[in-house]
Amino acid sequence: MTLKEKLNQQQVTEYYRMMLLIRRFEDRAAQAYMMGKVRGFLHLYSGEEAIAVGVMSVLKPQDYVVTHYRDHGHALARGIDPKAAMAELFGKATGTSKGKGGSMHLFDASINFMGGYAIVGGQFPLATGFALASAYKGTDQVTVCFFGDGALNEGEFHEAMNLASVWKLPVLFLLENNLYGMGTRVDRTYAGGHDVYKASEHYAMEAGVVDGMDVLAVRDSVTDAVDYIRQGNGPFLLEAKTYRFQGHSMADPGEYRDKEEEAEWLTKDPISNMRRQMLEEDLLSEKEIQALESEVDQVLDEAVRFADESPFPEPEALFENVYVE
Ligand SMILES: Cc1ncc(C[n+]2csc(CCOP(=O)(O)OP(=O)(O)O)c2C)c(N)n1
Ligand SMILES: [Mg+2]
Repeated sequence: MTLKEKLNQQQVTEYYRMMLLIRRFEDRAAQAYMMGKVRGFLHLYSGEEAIAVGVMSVLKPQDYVVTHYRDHGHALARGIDPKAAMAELFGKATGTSKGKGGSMHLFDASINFMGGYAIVGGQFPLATGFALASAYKGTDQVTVCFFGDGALNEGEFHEAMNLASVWKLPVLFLLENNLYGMGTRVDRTYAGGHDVYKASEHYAMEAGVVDGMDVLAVRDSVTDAVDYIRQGNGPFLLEAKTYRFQGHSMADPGEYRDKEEEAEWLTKDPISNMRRQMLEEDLLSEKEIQALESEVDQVLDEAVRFADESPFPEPEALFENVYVE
């Protein structure tokens, strides 16, 4: 499939720029972590960018997004300002969650980005609840619930899949199957075999599988799934096959993965492949791509500077936003 057949120049530029922004945001976050500026856990999304960018390209502003703790890519692609995202990682008062959430809890209700969640599977009941609210109000909103293969064996996954199907709720369960939950390969923990999307059969739910390393393929599959949901047919499970290019978190040297497997997935890098394709198809020149890349670097310089210079929350902030007023 050529890019030209499917996208105009503006879309090509936009998707490439966003994938690159996510990749380089993660590089900066890793650097900051090594310098002790980011505390706690830090899970990078590098390698999986085509999924977040492909999904968000289809959603409307009124749709809800709920995700797991590997959430930087989803947040940026949904439109969170890199400055606010970086500040949140740094624990600063100017962060998306006022510095109280950190890397795993990016959040912005103004764009219906309803959060990253550190508890594996914690996002399922919330996503199903948002979808129930939309169904109850009769809006045409869709909720996208991102989750990893490690969440497949959590009770919430099965409870949410079941209830969403029984009540025909407008929710897209978007599995990012990167083959590992922490250091454990999916086939050692999940009894259902490799085609995980078939978990939907038991819940009489429509499902599909897509190459998560290809932004166009993701966009196409999500377009079909979201159309299906918006027409009132109920939920959909989409499995995106992908790979994280780094360890589970910054604390993980990643010694449980085969080097050949890693090398093979690196050849599927969604960013370098799109770059090559753009040049081959004469969509952007080398010079134009380089200009885009330095613009992204400037945005990230600015984000890091902003996060560095922002204040930490005041101690009194501990007591704010604990209860809904
Ligand atoms: C309920 C719960 N159990 C265990 C953990 C510890 N934990 C954090 S991430 C993770 C693995 C999740 O893997 P996956 O869902 O495949 O996401 P990925 O890291 O591959 O993106 C585990 C077990 C947790 N955060 N919550
Ligand atoms: Mg995983």
